[in-house]
Amino acid sequence: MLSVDSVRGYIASREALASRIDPATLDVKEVGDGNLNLVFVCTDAQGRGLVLKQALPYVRLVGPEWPMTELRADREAAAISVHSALSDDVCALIDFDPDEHVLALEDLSDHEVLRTRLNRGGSHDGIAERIGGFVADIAYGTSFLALGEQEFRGRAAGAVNSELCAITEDLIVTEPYLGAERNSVRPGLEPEVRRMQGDSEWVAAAMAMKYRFLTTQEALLHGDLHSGSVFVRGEGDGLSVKTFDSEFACYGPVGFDLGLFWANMLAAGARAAAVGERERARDLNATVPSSWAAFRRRFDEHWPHRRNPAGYPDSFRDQWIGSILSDAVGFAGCEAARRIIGLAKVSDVETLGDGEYAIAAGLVLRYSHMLLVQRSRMTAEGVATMADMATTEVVR
Ligand code: SR1
Ligand code: MG
Repeated sequence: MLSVDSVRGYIASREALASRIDPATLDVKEVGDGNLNLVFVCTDAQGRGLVLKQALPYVRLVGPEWPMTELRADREAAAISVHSALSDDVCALIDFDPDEHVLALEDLSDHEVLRTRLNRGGSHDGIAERIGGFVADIAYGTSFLALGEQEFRGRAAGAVNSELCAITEDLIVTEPYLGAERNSVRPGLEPEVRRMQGDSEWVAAAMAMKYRFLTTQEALLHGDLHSGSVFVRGEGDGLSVKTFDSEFACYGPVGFDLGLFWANMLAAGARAAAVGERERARDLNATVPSSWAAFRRRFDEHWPHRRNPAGYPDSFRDQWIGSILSDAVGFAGCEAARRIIGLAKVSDVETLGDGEYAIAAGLVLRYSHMLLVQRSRMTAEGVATMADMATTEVVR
């Protein structure tokens, strides 16, 4: 395991790192807020920086009693390489050490995590659209449309990530609905959770999403695209958006990445509503249709360049887009439930006092029910309308 003290020697031992940053004048900080890994931010006397991320043989959030393969670092390195060739909105990989399971990453200390910015009431203008474009770029670029069928099958086989997918399968599409030891909510919400877990329509819808996640291989997903996996800096023309933390990457349904992002933006909206910022809540809910529109626009730009236009006519695209949308709505419903009921909750809701928590968490659970049960007939605009209406009912 790397430590603050051993990082200097580690950097000095790797040519790719020692040539970029001076190990002799290094300042090292262990960031320590990740769920899974060790993360060190390293800066030298000239202000040059990089980040080291080391996969431990267990899940850091829980400890050694939850072992987890360090090969997740290999999967993340591979995913970054693929995704950064398709989009500029990816935190760059500088070096990968498969023996010590260490990734060296671009230092984005001048950025902030999107969730942090949202929690402090900062601007989100243009960010959701960038994420929509990013998802379209990686979805198209790693699909059979861009790669051709043979290459696609090989890539999908090479990107299997069973151990990390098992976390997703347990935490996002199983435990909130069927119950689990590691579920928890504050006492006031317990009756509502029990009621939902007794609702066979909601549970069956979640299991249908589990089936989609397990059996669908459309593109190389980011795999964990929540607002804590996005760095942002600046606004307007100066806006920089960088996705990171793709260790959950796998071939899966394209709607999964969009759905996770949507649920986290809706949670930010629920927080805003709970603290009395109704207009901001509406704006945050509106990021669902705006990111979907950006996804559609970018996807349509890629579409004419597909390898086999005769084999995949426009009618196929329209059908596929429809199924990506219903997946995205359904996975948003799963992620919404998970971030309230299951393990690894979100600070948007968890940092609220009990009264505000009851409003925000209650809203996100209502969203989960409506998103899951109505997923095949809900548009992206409908998601925002649903959230606005529920907010109006709850916050007067
Ligand atoms: C035990 S890991 C819990 C969560 O952290 C990651 O960010 C993923 O969201 C995962 O589900
Ligand atoms: Mg993560």
